[in-house]
Amino acid sequence: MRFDVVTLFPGMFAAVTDHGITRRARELGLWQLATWNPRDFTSDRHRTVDDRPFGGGPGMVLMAEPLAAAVEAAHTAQRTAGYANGRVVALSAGGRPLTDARVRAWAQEGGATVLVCGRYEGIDQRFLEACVDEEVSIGDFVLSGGEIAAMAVIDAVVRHLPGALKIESAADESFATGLLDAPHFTRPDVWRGCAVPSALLSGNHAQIERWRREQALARTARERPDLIAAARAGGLLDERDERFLRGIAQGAGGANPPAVLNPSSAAATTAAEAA
Ligand code: 9D3
Repeated sequence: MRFDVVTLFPGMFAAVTDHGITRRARELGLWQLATWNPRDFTSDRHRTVDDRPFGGGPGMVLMAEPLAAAVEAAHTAQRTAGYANGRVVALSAGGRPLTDARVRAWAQEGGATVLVCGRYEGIDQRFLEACVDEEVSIGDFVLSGGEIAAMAVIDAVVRHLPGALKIESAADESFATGLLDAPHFTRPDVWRGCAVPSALLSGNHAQIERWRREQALARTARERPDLIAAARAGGLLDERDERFLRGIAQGAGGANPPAVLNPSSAAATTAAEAA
């Protein structure tokens, strides 16, 4: 798999090449990165990449020609590396929101992609229409440019490449269950007076799995009720889950729902009791 990133700030991409899972996967040859700076595809003395918007308004707009020339250079490099011309995806605040399904499909397809990072107020629309296949956003909040969004795409896609993860993380399946993860605990079993929930220390696998399921249901109902509705629609909840959810709804009348997820109250164990 290969990403060619068109960016005014190529140095930012050290975040994905030099750290963690994405670094290791790149060292294993699972993916390649090249960056293309539109400033290197200008022809004026000042290497101008932006200009004032026609019609007026605040800020500056990225000019079409340096971006188009950078994309063409990226496509040439992709062909030289044995890939077909990759899809051109612009990271822009107005794009279609990225989803888990889209990320998985991206990893499955493999191949090459050109990621174009916006900066300033935006990108000349004629470049978007002539050269870009798809505009993608990573959520409804304002970033300063497309680079961090492009790195989020790279990170999310690369971790799905076969061999990228040392262990298939249960966290990765949180979208497969349609629910948020249950909380995690490690040593010590009592930390600053807060005990680990006793179910996790029981050694009873069925009890542990049920506890985790209920924690996931409670956390999802509280933080992401939209996901509960989707899981229900997708047939991912059984009658036992539904009974548990009804139980939460009973007790949760008010602005402050009970702290089902707070391990200190759930376990109700003090340091003195544990000792
Ligand atoms: C404050 C400027 N906004 C006017 C309402 C428009 C705007 C222009 C440029 C907003 C953001 C940006 C820069 N953002 C991106 O390039 C970007 C982005 C984002 O801001 N949020 C979520 N995903 C993405 S992908 C690229």
